[in-house]
Amino acid sequence: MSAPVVATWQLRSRFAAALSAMYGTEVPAYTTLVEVSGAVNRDYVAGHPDAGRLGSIERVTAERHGAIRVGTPAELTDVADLFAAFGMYPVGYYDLREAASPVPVVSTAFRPVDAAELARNPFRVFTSMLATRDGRFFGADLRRRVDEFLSRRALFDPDLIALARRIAADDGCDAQTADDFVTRAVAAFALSSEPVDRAWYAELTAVSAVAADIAGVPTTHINHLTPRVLDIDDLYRRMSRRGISMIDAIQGPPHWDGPDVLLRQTSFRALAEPRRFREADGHVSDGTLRVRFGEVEARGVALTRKGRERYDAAMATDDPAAVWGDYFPDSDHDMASQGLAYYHRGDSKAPVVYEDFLPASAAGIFRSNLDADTEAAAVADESGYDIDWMAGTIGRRIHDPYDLYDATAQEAPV
Ligand code: OOG
Ligand code: NI
Repeated sequence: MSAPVVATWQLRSRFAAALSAMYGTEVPAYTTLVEVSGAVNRDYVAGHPDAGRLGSIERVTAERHGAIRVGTPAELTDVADLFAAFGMYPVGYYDLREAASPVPVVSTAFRPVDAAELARNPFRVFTSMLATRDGRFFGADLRRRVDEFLSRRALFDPDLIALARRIAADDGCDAQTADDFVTRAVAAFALSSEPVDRAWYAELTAVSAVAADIAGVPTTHINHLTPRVLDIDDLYRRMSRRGISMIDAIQGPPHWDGPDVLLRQTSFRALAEPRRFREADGHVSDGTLRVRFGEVEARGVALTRKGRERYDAAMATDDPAAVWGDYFPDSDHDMASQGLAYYHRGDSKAPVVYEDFLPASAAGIFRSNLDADTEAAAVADESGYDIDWMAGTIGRRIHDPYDLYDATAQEAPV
């Protein structure tokens, strides 16, 4: 074929923008959040000459992460194939079954892996798969019925996945194919108006609201889309002033005067959304579900393994904010010289931005969105889920975030 006129990064930025437009029509509070985030960023840039140190204002303004949830290894494989056409590859393995408040999913994040691609458009999607094989959450009978339900649905049209594979192999496509592909990919994540089987949804909710959100419905959807801000404390105050009640805290590292590390996030529960239900007698009624929400994040410098150990130790204390200065130096210069964080070619003025997620925050985000915690039964986990299982299942290597940061730190900033 002739050289592609639309490159994978252009497809990615169109995909992110189109998903954002769609989600804004579905969840109006998201549009408010994006507006407030934009105002926070403009004010921050106006007051801070070095505001671009963690990414250009263009990148940060366009930046989003999404979250989606799927039911089966085959669905996860389709997602991997679809996202590869947007230059997004699996990075990191997150096992949220291990969280203090367990969620019956295993996850990875699909994102660009090299610095130049991240600078063009850093869209990433946290993707979770329901852990139906884990007997702590799903007894044999329920597992069989969930698997049966999931085997009857098709989240993605096989033609769409075939097209994605071709685009990935060609590193892009022509203009007309691009329009068609982006439109169809976005539509696959729209909230469906198909009726939800009330009894089935309720049975799954009793196990876990996440299980119901994934396997109680015949389609998938964006769970949230998250804009990035340069000052999350300011964002939190402005949203609260508008009467939008946020979760109690900002997750992740505390606010302090030294370099911001990793990722800070906060969220608010979306209002109940109208959904249609199929009742036991077959008739369809109107109702609501409350599973989607708003989230916002601020990104800091990526920590090395050594820095991450410090981080985990500080976070394990009773009051991380009070002791932060005992764990971390208050300048980029010392962070760099002590080998705690990544800087391009060791230049403390050029931090490498953290591009991934935090399992404790992810579990907190899931939890803030649920009415009840999930109980894990006291049986052995014989599921075999781990990073190698996931990589083998989707037929792709799952990148180690530290390898990517090591490589990026060798390069000059983009
Ligand atoms: C994903 C939760 C994880 C984050 O920002 O940590 C996440 C979900 O709710 O499906 O998005
Ligand atoms: Ni999120």
